[in-house]
Amino acid sequence: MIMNKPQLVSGDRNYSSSSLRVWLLLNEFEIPYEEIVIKLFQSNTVEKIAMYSPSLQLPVLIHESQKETIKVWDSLAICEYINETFLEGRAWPQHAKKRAAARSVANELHADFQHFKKDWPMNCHLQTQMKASKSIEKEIARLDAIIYCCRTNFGDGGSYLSGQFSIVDCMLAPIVIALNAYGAELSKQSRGYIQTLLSNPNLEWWLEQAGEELEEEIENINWEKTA
Ligand SMILES: N[C@@H](CCC(=O)N[C@@H](CS)C(=O)NCC(=O)O)C(=O)O
Repeated sequence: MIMNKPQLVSGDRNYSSSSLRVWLLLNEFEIPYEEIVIKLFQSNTVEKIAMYSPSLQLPVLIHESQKETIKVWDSLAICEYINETFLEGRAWPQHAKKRAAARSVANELHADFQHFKKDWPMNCHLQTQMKASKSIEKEIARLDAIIYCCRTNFGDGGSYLSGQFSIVDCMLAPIVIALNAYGAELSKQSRGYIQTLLSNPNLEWWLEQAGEELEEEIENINWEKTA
C-alpha cells in the first residue's frame, strides 16, 4: 500500500528533546516525511504550536490515512504509531525478552528522571562540567545501571542498547546528549554506549543543525541594543 508522507511538527534542534526522539526514528528508518519546525521560547511559540498540537506541546505527527487526518502527540506515542504504521514492528527488538526490557526502559525514561530533565535539560550547544545534586546523582546512577544492564544482557547483535537500533535508543538520545554535555560520571560501559549514539550519523546531523541554529541566532543579535 502506498502511504502518504506524515508531517512532523517539531521544536528547534537545540532544545526540543522530545522532537529529537521522533526525528531520529524517522531518519534512522528512512521514512519519508515533511517537517515544520517551530522555534521554542518566542513570544508567539504557543500560538504557533496551538495550530497543530492539542497538548500545546511538540512534537506532533499528522498523517493523512484512508481519508482521515490522524494526529498523534507525545514522543513515545508517536514512535509507537510510526512503528506500527510504517515499520511493521521493526522499531522494537524482535526477541520478546529484549522487547519487553526495551519497552520497560523506554517508558521509564519517559515517565521518570524528573530532577535530571529539569536541571540538566538537553542543550546541544553546551559542554560543561556540572556538579550533580544528590537527587540528580541518584537518577544518573539509575541511568548508568539501565545502560550497563541492557548492554550486558540484551546488547548482542549490535552496539545499541538492545543490540540493533530501536525506539529505546531514540528515547535515550536527548538524555545521552545531556549526560555528555554536563560531564556526568558514568561506567565504562555507559561511556561506550554514549559514544556509539553520539557518532550515529543522524544524531550527528541533528547536532550539526543545532550548530547552524546557534550561528543564525548570533547573526541576528542586535549588538547595538544589547551593548
Ligand atoms: N511528554 C512530551 C513532552 C513534550 C514537551 O515537553 N515538548 C516541549 C518541547 S521538547 C514543548 O513543546 N515546549 C513548548 C512549550 O511548552 O511551550 C513528549 O514526550 O512529547
